[in-house]
Amino acid sequence: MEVWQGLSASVVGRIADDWQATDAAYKAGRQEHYFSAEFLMGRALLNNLSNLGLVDEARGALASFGIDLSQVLEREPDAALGNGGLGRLAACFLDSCATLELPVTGYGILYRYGLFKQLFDNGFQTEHPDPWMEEGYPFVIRREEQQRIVRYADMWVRAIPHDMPITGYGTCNVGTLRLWKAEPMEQFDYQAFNSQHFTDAIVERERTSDISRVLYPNDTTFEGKVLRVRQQYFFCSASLQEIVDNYIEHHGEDLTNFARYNSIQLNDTHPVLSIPELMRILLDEHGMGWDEAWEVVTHTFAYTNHTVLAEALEKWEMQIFDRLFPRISEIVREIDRRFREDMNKRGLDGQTIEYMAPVSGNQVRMAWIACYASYSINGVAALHTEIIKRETLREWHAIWPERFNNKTNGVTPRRWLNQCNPRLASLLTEVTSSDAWVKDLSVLADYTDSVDDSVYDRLNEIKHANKADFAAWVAEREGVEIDPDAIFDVQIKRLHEYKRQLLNAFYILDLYFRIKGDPTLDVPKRVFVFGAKAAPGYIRAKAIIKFISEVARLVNNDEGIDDRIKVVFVHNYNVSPAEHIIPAADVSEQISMAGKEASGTSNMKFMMNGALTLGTLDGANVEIRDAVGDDNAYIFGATEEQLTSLKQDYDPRWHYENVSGLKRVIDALTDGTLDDNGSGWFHDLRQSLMEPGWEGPDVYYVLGDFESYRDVKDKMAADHADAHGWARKTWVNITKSGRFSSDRTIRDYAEQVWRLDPTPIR
Ligand code: GFP
Repeated sequence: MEVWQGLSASVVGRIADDWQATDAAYKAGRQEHYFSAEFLMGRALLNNLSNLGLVDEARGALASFGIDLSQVLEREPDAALGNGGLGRLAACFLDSCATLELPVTGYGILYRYGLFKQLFDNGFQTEHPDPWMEEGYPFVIRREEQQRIVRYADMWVRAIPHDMPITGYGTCNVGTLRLWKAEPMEQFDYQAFNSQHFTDAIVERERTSDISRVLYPNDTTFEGKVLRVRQQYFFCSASLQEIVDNYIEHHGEDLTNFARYNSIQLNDTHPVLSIPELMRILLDEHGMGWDEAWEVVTHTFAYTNHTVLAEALEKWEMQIFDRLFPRISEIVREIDRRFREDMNKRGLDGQTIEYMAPVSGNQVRMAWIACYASYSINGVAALHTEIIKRETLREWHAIWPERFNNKTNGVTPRRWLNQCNPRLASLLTEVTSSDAWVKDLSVLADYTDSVDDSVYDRLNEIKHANKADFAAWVAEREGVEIDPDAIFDVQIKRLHEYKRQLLNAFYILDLYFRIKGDPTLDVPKRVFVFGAKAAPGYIRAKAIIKFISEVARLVNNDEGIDDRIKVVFVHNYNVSPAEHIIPAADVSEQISMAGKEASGTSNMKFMMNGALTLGTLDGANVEIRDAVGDDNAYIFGATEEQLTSLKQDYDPRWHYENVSGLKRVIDALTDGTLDDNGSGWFHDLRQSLMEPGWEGPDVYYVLGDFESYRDVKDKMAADHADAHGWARKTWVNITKSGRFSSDRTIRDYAEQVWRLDPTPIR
């Protein structure tokens, strides 16, 4: 730990001057500010060493003391300030912005505890705190002198910025992620303490610390909701105060041209309070009139939607706003009043206006405020953008079609290929005779058809070596032995019913029953790997985790199947485990119900590392399939279009009774084959699939897609036997992954939305 800290501190020391120079250069011109409640950064040391070209130097220096760099790297805790894809996307974006030398700063919250640490207790998920920076974290620099005050009606708090340097690959520029920490106005109320009111003093301090204590506090209670809204306002207000002051410092007191120098990307609706807060600052602190201020605001914000699920349409009770910040309430009501007036003039009918209004009854609708005030609204993959135009945000698209645009997600090839898969990285450098691909992944496309068989052999060797490394890691971490010669089939992502981990588990159970039914069945050896956290209050997701664990227990302990199937549930799935898992994968499971996964980004990471996609035509899978061609991806299941027309007619029972093997699998939930330890969870799972509920049975079409999933997955496993043919497919995937680099995504944002130019410091 001390070595990790020492090395990290020296890296931060090395970049200090360039960091300052970058900050100064960015502040003088047009800037983009990326507001996000989540930044899933993962580990920092290797990323920084690699960006700065210092890996070999560091390795050598440590070796002279008999210390192994890779062991030191494993000491670093993950900065898990995010939940899943949305937060990891933000982290990849910062990496690309720094590499492309774009003046972009990230703003969020310095959560004291990252996303919970997941353990398993008899197959049940248990949650534990993750105090990731308690022992000191050199990549976060406290900037006491740049603190701000955030004012709520019931309390004022200090927002202390803590900055993370964001180095880029092959550039001296160092960007910034600014994370705010809430602290009491006075460190400690000695008066209260001395007058024996110990608890008053402590309670006040804790109430402030709550604001930056955890990501997404439980919001099932009213007080929980108040805390979430407080958090959102906290980082929005502090960031905006700073951005406005910086504008004044460089461009003078007249804020009319604010939007010429500043644009703010709202990563989902969590930062939407920035809209009324910027109005407040312009109106109350800088004396602007409403129309003038609204003009500035509506040229400043751009909004990204990340899901078509109901959770995208965040709503809060007006009461919460009234209690925390009456002035913001007033402004929101005025936005609502003017919106209704505006829509009336446009001739919209009353019902539509009520549906779209920023305030309805006692609810404030954050997504509607975002749509009304933003100059750009984007989805995160082509199909997703079409769906939000057609459905989720239809009414907005009808009025302002020009605001809508697509920005297909991407991932950084630095972390997700160059760093996590050094063997493949050196092969790519060798084949292309340069490491230019690290900064421009699209160059690989020139080599899709121009390599000889020796490259395919090398690819197979590399995959095998990565799988052997992963097997050793799994044996140590999870206590399960797996065979590197087996097919490694992986599904890693948040646990959610729409992502359909259950479908994958059903396949495994069915395969197990098939082998039991015919022990001589000729099937290739398989390892199924899962990694997933369930939100603590999402019982059905937790039930699916328990189910997978029970399938694993059944299968892994049955000697009768000769190790032909192994199931591994990697606990506490996070960024660093992903770096071990992805380079070792043969198969990338992207099996969401079509229309539900906005984009997906693990699909891109797998592709870059030579795993083949087994997926539905959903999210970015569609674009991956288009890039590699039908022969190099395994697509199954109902399309979004088919599902839309199917709706009422779907009867899961028909599939239960008619698809071979399916009844057996579903029945295993409740016939004693698998044990949910009296929780009743498996019974509920079965009900959710079979019995009409308020949303209908099997909302995510698990039974409906089962047969086509099984057919394609069986075929895929059979194809793997042709080592040369398989390697050819993986090569096509790797070389066609350029489009899925976050560099491409960020270039598109910079040109089309942010209107931003690179600003190299040297
Ligand atoms: C969400 C969406 C994904 C999308 C990411 C980033 O991620 O489809 O790729 O945002 O845009 F659901 P999760 O938090 O669900 O992983």
